[in-house]
Amino acid sequence: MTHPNPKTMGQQFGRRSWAEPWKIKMVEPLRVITRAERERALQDAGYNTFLLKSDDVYIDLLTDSGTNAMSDRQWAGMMLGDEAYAGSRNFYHLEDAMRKYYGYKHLVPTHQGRGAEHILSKVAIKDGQYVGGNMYFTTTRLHQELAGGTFVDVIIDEAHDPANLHPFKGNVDLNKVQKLIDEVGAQNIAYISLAATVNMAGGQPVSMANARALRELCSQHGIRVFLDATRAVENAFFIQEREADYQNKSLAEILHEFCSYTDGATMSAKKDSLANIGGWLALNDDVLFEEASNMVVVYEGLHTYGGMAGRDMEALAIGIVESVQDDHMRARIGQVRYLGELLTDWEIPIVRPVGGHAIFLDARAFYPHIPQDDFPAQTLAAELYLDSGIRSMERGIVSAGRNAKTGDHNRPKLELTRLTIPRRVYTQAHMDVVAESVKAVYDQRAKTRGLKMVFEPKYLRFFQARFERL
Ligand code: PM9
Repeated sequence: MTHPNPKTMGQQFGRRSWAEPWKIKMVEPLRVITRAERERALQDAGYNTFLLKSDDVYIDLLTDSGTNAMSDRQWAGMMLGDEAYAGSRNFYHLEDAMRKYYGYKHLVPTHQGRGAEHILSKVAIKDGQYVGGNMYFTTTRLHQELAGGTFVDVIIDEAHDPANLHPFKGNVDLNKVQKLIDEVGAQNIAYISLAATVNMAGGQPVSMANARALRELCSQHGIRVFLDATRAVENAFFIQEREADYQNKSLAEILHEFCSYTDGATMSAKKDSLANIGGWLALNDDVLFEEASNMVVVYEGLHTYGGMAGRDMEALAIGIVESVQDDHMRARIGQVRYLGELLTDWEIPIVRPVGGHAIFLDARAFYPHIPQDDFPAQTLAAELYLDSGIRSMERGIVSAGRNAKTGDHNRPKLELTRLTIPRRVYTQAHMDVVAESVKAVYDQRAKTRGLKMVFEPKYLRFFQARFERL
């Protein structure tokens, strides 16, 4: 009798699976409340998943922000926190890690990403200037507007189409940048805001060639480029996978080159960097850095902690190193893809190609009978919670807010509900449960009605708005 050879067994079955490059040392119990309890919780939360209590949630796919599982190394690093007010050793570890992997000259620590956006907007935007960007992000655009800037979308058209299979749907359309320069003049453009794996487009990457070409165009006109590096390592993965000449380069090498085409970066370290809190602003320009490090003491904390505890800076410094490991990222994006493939097999409309950090359900295609002003993506998030206790988030008309000048709703082409996957937290079995719940909600879609907004806060309304059923 011949025994199967474990090395070739997978091939024999025609499959080779990926697996997470870690094992689980500590677990956090999950609880599912009943459907009647979920109904009540949802009503109490005004049909806004941000207003649910986390104890009432089963699988939490609200965000990948600060929800990562830290490694044993990171937890060990927490014990090495130097909680000195000034000059904490952990700050220097963080500075070293940022310089080594992201390659910028100066580091300004902040409590999280929007702290960095606030400071960058204040030091780099003059009242009345324009900021071009590859699709808006909620907090980024708000800080640009509060600093007196006007955001102009310069992403390629393909990004606004959920079904378009362009491999780099996050790319900047250089013709749109040139048009902006021709219309307003280079001196009236504060900078171009380049986001890696564009969140609102579905976690879609930017190619290296596009970043390089943008740098060239902007240099010709003396315009700065600032990177939103929040998910730049995930972006590096797609470059390695899809762009010629990068297959044999490490993620760390790709990340370094990508950042080199920009003048600085804002970072929400709660995503790629596998931390639960933290952020930074990086700058190459000495004068801008001096202004920013003066500003940080006003809004965040001293320039060697910026609102973070020493232990958080240590966890973050270690997280940066872990985040650029190729096997980590393969498993991270592999898990997102696994869920995407299940849903695609079941013909559920999602944004494709599947991006880095989440599956985005196409709520327009899901609920063609619900007009955008009745909030289809918000409705879908509510229905999913009701079905199974899974928490997702709206990324459509509610997130897009109102036009700063006219006060009307911004009506984005993309009306999406995001299933965001925290890093190293859930297993493939959880993904199966999620897919099955989405399918159950999809099968009930014809009966579903929209929502009306009954409370609307002034800023970033998606966080706190309240709704009622129509
Ligand atoms: N992103 C997210 O869930 C958390 C807040 S919005 C729901 O996707 C980018 C690309 C982000 C981001 C946050 C920030 C702000 C900047 N850029 O949340 O302030 O995705 O750390 O970062 C969230 P902070």
